[in-house]
Amino acid sequence: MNTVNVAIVGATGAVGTKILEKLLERKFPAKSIKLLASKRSEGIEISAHGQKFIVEETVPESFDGIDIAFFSAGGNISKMFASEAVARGAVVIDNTSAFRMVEDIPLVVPEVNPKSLANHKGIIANPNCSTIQMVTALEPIREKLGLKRVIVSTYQAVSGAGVEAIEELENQSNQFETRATNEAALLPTGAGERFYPIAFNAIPQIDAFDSSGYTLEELKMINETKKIFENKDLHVSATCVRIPVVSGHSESIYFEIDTEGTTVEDLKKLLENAPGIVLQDDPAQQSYPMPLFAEGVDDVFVGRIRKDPDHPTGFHMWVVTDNLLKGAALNSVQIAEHLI
Ligand code: NAP
Ligand code: 3JN
Repeated sequence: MNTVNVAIVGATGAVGTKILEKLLERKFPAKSIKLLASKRSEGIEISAHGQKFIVEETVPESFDGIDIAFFSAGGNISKMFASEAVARGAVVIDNTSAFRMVEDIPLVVPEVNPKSLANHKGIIANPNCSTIQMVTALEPIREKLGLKRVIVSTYQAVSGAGVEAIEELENQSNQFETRATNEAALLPTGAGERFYPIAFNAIPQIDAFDSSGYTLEELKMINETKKIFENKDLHVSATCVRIPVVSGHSESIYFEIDTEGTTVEDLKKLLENAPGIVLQDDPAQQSYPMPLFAEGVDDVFVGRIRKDPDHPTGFHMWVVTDNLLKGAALNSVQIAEHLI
């Protein structure tokens, strides 16, 4: 596969538009790029990097002659069309949760487990955005010092919930006086019965609740992390919260390593030299990662590294990245780059 025919399913969405941008920006060796979405978008023109594309409806025949198909149109569309695309000769890189926990489907973050790509059978899963930035930041530490426990709280941007959620935040943001009663129609989850304003708020629910009391987003972080690190015994727990930020997920991560006697400086050295990571940790200069300044940037930013005062191998860190880039589109395109 030197130059390839590419399709993007969900090309009009928050993630799909970034996949197209990343392919063009990184000069991915594509012979052709086909943009696919629902029938509603058929004929729409999309411009990126000076090139014009016309969106087509997604049908089984869309995948004839396609070598790599990126999917970001929701799990149901992936379940409907991914096997079809593989049967017609494509490798599918799926951004949804449809196949992430299927045993023989690799769940890949190139900085962490690129070797798992070797075993793919046509479908490769891209992890959830919150998982990607967490495992990217933990990997250099896990690799050298081992990892026993992870407890994470997320502060997630609205773009993770799609283009309509960005519009909802924008509409509510100039309605300060009525902030508690502002009209809300989408968050925390379109499938739910109650909606809450996101502007001037923090909503401790992302996706639906499971009978365990965790949300599906939290369970994704827990289960995907264990799969990527190939460690079912790793203790992982998560609390996921939506906040009024457009793009850029932030995470407060508590972790316990295997090795006693490790210092904050030891961790900083590991992170400084790790691929895809920028260490931004200088309290004296008030330097730490923030989502507003991570928007549009590829790196995973790490800061606020501290030793837990009461646990000999416990540490805290603050991790920020653009959820639509390393959290979704960039990671998918990096997977494709590894493939070719
Ligand atoms: P979005 O902005 O709402 O876009 C949804 C996309 O799906 C649009 O392009 C839409 O096309 C397309 N679509 C809807 N129904 C379709 C159909 N019947 N056939 C073909 N395409 C259809 O959502 P998003 O934020 O980009 O997210 C899309 C999906 O990506 C999510 O559902 C999720 O599974 C995944 N995602 C993954 C991550 C991650 O963590 N890696 C993050 C965010 C999202 P129209 O414009 O024609 O409706
Ligand atoms: O809410 C976020 O910040 C990330 C959302 C991801 C998402 C949204 C809708 C459906 C996913 C995902 O990638 O896990 C899915 C899904 O495919 O289940």
